[in-house]
Amino acid sequence: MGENLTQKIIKGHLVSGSMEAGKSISIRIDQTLTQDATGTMAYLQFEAMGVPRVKTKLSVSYVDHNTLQVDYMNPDDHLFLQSIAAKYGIYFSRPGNGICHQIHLERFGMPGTTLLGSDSHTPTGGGVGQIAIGAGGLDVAFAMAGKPFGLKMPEVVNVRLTGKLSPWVSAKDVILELLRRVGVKGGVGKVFEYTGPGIATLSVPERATITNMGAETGATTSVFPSDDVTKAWLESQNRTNQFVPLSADNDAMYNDKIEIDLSALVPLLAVDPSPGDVKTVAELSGMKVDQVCVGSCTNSSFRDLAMFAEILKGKVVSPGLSVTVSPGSRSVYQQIEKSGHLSMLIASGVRILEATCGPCIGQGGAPPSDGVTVRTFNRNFAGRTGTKSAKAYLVSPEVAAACAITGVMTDPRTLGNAPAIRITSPVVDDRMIIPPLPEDVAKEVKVIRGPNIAPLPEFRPLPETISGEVLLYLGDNITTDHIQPAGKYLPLRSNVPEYARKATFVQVDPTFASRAEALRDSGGYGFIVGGENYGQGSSREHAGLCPMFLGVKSVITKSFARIHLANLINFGILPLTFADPNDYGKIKQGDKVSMKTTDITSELILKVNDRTDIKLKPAYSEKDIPMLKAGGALAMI
Ligand code: MIC
Ligand code: SF4
Repeated sequence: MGENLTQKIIKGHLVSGSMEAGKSISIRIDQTLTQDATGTMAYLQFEAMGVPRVKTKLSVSYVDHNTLQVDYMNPDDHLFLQSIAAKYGIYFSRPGNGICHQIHLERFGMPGTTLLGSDSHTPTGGGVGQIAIGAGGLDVAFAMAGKPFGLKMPEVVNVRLTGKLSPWVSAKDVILELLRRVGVKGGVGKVFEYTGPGIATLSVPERATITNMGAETGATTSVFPSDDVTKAWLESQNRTNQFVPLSADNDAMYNDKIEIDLSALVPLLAVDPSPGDVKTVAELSGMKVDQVCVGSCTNSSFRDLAMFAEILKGKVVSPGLSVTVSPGSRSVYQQIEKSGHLSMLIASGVRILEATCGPCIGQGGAPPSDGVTVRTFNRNFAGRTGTKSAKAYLVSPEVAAACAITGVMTDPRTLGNAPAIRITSPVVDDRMIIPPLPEDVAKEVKVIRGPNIAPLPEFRPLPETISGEVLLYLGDNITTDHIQPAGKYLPLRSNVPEYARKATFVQVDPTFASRAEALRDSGGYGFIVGGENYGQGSSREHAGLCPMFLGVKSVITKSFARIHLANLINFGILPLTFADPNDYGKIKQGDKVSMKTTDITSELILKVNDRTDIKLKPAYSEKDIPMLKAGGALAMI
């Protein structure tokens, strides 16, 4: 029986385990990427490992999230990252060069290789046939130290594309359609592997839009084959020699199959607050819009910005609206400048921002109170825009443009003929990427640590009994933006105590951090109870680190999202699930609880208020136990 592409790439990188879906495996990592908001912590952890130089084929440190610089904090981080990169043999993409995923796709992503990134949208690399996986910073630090990456062998789902997208419909609608079908946890434990005649009609940046936002299904990653389209992309990036043709065998087996007829798709949107709540744009047509934002790692390629500019050409944005564009990279920025699209955007009254994540992670561009913001981004989680009462809708650049013109939710098909976009040659110029220094020079580099760089917090081993209190009782689909919001707190990423005290669960319950600290200081441990898909969303390990700092020792849920589960284990927080999901209803906030943890290999019993016993199952594997006992991965080494 033939192999699918995922199996081929994993097989070529397999270090341990057997490639049976659901079984633990570990794979060799060729490339890593970090971004600044997760990178500072990842490099502090890498330093603690005492390895003199990264052992990967390529590691890149990007600065794209924390770029506003309203005080010393972000620039301190940038200097720290630049000096760490110089010391340890890492490429450094300077602030202003663009969003990590877009640049990595342009300059480094290689078919058939593995990429591990401390950002959940690392699967963008699947657009060039990479197995690209998002992980917590500590896992990326281990990969830089030459350690294999452990994961569960995913099921491989074949997404077969047929037909061709109609005018006004684009790659964003493909991934929104997948989200409509499978929802925000439909991809957990899976890889979406794209095949079929429809793929030849999609360029690499379009494929990358699809693999990028595949993260919203909870998937391990998504991947396209490496074909003539990939070759043309690599050629345009002066990287022809990195092309290898790669695809599934004709008789490849898959665990499941999904068919999407591109010709049948219509403009779609995701309704606040979930990327999985997908409707047609026509259904919400006429809803007043207050803001339109174009950009993010999902939709900031030349094609996307040129399309947006062409639709707006000669018009001025509706008076009720504020419209922003953030290009994905400096290269895209230069490309829209050369093609004339930048001046079209300026003439239309668009507010042009830096080539960074920007409004996608609440770094500027917050919508007004109770406002409606229409965004080409990938996430619309509660509070992520920076304005709690605002509602965010996720759309394609075509829909964003239609809304920018009319000031209301508009199906772009009502605008007449769609413009044709001529894709110009990209600007290839790596001068904003500092390459690694030779080893003898590198070892003399002094790491610059401004006051924003706090030392790593202390890791406490697992006691024999954990007694304490249920600090929070939560529902389904709690995101990492609920647990550890970014936005205005983002500059605190390098300072765990401050970030924990100011931001952990602040939007859910502003008393959480002080209650948790008081319990910790009185010798108790914090417990959190959640529903399904707890921790969906980002890779930010602070969603494990900060609760750990505040004394949380166990999170009990119906199910976990993949990256967050790994982060909890990495920081010594016991992740458990209910043996009987009905027991979820038997606990409440404030309950006094305790649990014996001398043997955590199988079922555990949670005593609630000294009365009720609840059976819990480990959400970790056997191999994680020594780490959990030690108080986390770093404590163990
Ligand atoms: C996100 O989109 O949520 C982020 C911000 O890029 C995160 C990483 C982070 O929190 O720093 C992600 O996707 O992993
Ligand atoms: Fe940046 Fe937004 Fe992409 Fe996260 S999703 S990497 S914040 S652009």
